Amino acid sequence: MNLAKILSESAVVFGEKAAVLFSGRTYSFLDIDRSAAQYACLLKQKGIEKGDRVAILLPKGMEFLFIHLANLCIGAMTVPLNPAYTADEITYFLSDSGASLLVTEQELFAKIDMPIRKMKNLQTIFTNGKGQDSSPSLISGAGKIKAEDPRDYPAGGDDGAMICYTSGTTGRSKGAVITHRNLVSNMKALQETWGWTEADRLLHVLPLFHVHGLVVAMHGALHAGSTVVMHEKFDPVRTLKTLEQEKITLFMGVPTIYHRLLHHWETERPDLRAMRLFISGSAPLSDHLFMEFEEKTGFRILERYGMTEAQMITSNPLNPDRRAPGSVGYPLLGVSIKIFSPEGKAVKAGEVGEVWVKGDNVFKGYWNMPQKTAECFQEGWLQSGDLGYQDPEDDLRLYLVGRSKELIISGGYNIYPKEVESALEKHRAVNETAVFGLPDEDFGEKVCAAVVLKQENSSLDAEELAVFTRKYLTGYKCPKKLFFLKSLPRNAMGKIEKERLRKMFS
Ligand code: MLC
Repeated sequence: MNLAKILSESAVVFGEKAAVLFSGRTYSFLDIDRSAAQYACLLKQKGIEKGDRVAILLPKGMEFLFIHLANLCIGAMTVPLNPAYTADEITYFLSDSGASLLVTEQELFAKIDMPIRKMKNLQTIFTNGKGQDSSPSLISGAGKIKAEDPRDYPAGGDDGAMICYTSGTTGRSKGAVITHRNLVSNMKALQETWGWTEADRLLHVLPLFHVHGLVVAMHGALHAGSTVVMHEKFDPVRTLKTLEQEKITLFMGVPTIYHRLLHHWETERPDLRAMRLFISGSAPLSDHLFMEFEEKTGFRILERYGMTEAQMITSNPLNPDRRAPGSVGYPLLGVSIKIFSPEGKAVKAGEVGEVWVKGDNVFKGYWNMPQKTAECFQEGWLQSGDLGYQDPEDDLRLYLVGRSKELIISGGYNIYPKEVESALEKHRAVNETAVFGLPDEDFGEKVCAAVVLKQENSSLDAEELAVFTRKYLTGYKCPKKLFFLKSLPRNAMGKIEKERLRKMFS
């Protein structure tokens, strides 16, 4: 059960059909398959073997996809990286994953050149940065690529296919190891649930460095034989125009994307006769957005629920009449969920508790963090950290109501406050901080921080602290608002009362 082998078999079936339209070029299923083989040659020539980690730090484009598929073909693990990460973050991901190879482009490399020189075992190769070549011979340092197909698919089943870094509860990000079994089982379950076929045309506007864009959307489309129209970045007006012009049938977004599409709806008013399905995930879709979208477009968004560690867990049904606002639907094929009390006891249907997950979708664990891995499992169940209940009147339909762990979801990105607090507290004028989320119309939630300075009369202001934080954290993790306080509110036990902070500043 190797994902790349399964996708290569699909490529043979769909042959010369258009698989991806990107930046003015069309790539057939066979083009992508051939490129995956060529890039696999390149990786083998670089000495990459089964189990090695290959980090991809590239703008959204075809090269990202080719290298990812090539990795899977030869049993290596993809470590997808957000090009907007800071040098500090990238250096950490490269060293924590023990990557043997970094595939990047000169401009992005410039910011990490110095820090990664110390990593003696890390090789680097450069693409031309345009994101659309199908020939690895254009990669700088590639040398002459051998002609024979090197794909031997040595990995599969419970072998790691990707390491996806998630924000860390205790400060540093954790690398979630996703296996071939996770990816294949989830891909098949989603295809079934969403009635996904070769007749579909998917508009792809999400980043490729996360599960939503790469795994759910791209793997799914390559397997189903659908054509993907890929944009390098989300732009609401271009998206609305493309939905009509390209007769798109399938669209995936986070709530922020749907919110922005509605903002431009009146002026663009696309003809959506071809459209079949709008899907939302990665962050809670508010009832208000769900209703407003239906009112304006005539389409009920299908909301599904997932997380990097468990891929996709539940989905609303395909039948629009059965999609309920606020509900994330039912477990996917092969996935089990149960609701547990904080004491670890299964609660009665209808009662709120933590959602626990089991199935082929659940990840292997955190890379090199056995303790953290053990902490998130309980008797074989993954503790999701999400609070919810199952409706006994509706076949145990799942509703999510909150989180048991402190987590901020901003525009589909997960941010644990601790990571932001650690960055802020690196500043020598800062005594302590408390990071919390406040509601935001566009991003759903925004990152905010209460800051106590070491000396009250310090000249440090919000702007300077924001610039400082930027050295350590990528933009979406940086606080959108900073509040300076004399002290942080604490309860009798000395614990910081974030709920009070939320009330004070919302
Ligand atoms: C961008 N910015 C954000 C942000 N995205 N700030 C807070 N939250 C966000 N989500 C900031 C940038 O730092 C930058 O700030 C400014 O906004 C403009 O950046 P941009 O790159 O032009 O952003 P924009 O195009 O506006 O992006 C918005 C977005 C994007 C919604 C399109 O955030 C996005 O693609 N989100 C999807 C994330 C995703 O794929 N998540 C899936 C995780 S997998 P400055 O100061 O630098 O100018 C997962 C599992 C599952 O969760 O179930 O799916």
